Amino acid sequence: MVPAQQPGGGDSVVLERVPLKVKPPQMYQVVMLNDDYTPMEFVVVVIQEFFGKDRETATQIMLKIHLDGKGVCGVYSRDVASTKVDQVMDAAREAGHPLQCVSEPVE
Ligand code: TYC
Repeated sequence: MVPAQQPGGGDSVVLERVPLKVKPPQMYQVVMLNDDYTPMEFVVVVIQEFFGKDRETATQIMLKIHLDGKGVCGVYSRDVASTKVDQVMDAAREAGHPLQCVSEPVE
């Protein structure tokens, strides 16, 4: 920064106040999709294990997916949502189930 020339010969530095431009980060919902083959019990356990839900909540989410075709298991920052999707897909693949899960921006 260039010091301003003062009439009295002194230097001064002028600091401008700049409005903050920070926005809250985009959040992502992890959406699980229904299929005809993955056992309900497997879905309930996956929701408990990877989304930190108790058994009752996990069962309600699973039934919503079963009836509506899809359902939100949780909302996270982009990297965390992406990790959850990977964890669910890996567990499903290892168990031989076709369970699908995606993350999508909220709103
Ligand atoms: N529709 C499956 C069944 O009847 C259960 C199921 C629920 C599968 C949720 C996937 O994301 C899912 N066995």
